[in-house]
Amino acid sequence: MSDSRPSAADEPINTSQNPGTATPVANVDEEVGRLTRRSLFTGGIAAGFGVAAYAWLQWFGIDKRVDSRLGWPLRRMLEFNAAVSEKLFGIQHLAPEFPREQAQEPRENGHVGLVGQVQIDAWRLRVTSGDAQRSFTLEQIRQLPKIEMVTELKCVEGWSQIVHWGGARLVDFLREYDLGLRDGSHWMETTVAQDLWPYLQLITPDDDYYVGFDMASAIHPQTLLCYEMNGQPLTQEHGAPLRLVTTVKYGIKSIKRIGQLKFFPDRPPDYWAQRGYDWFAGL
Ligand SMILES: Nc1nc2c(c(=O)[nH]1)N[C@H]1C(S)=C(S)[C@@H](COP(=O)(O)O)O[C@H]1N2
Ligand SMILES: [Mo]
Repeated sequence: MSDSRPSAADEPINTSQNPGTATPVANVDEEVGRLTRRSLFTGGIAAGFGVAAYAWLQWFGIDKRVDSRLGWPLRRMLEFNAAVSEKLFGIQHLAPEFPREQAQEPRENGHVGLVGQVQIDAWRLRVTSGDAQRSFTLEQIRQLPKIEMVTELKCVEGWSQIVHWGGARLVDFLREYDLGLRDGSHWMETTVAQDLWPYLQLITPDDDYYVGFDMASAIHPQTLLCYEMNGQPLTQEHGAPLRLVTTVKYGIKSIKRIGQLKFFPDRPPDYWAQRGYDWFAGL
């Protein structure tokens, strides 16, 4: 199994179920160079402020009162989280964010796995890791730090829309509940990507739509488990109660109405990859 993207020529296109042709991707080298220089600079400043702020909070003893919904150990872990995907997988490209005024109501696109209505109260996110099964309520996901981002959702059909999303980082969910580790170790002790399952799959409750992810993309800081869209709870058509949104892949991977998450040793089956699209579908 390799992560290298097959060339466009290798990709059979099934026109009967065609979500469209790919849009051209911006000049990535230039972008990465710019981001790297900028993040080195801002990273240095942020580190300085971080140390100062931490010392200040310790001195005044008010650190434990910030964000009272979360316990102290959890918050400490999450501070450490910001750099985790970079630490484990190297520098990862960040997609641009936009002013909130530019956010639009996205069209409803793709209804596979969305038949009927979800009973939000009865909904659970079921997680399978090896033999272990756990399930989580929406409230457990809402308790994680809320991230808002105004980013572009890009469909392989060639359109894109700027949307204001609200939810939790997938990496925060995995780290808070020690999910995705191959040997039952803890995220706090994890320093190498090899400790993690290399792939995961997200599936609708009826098993009809499913997307495969490599772990590096899953723990990217702009990969969110979203429960809000443009400041409102997600509607059923846009994936209530919980959908994925990621800036590192085309819209086909931003699965609506997640019911299950499973970890895999190899690339898991993916709905659109089985219909001729690139499995990775990276941007
Ligand atoms: N369950 C489910 N999720 C899905 C799809 C789908 O058919 N079923 N389509 C995908 C595609 S192709 C796109 S572009 C986005 C669109 O999200 P939106 O309907 O919120 O605009 O959802 C993605 N997630
Ligand atoms: Mo799409």
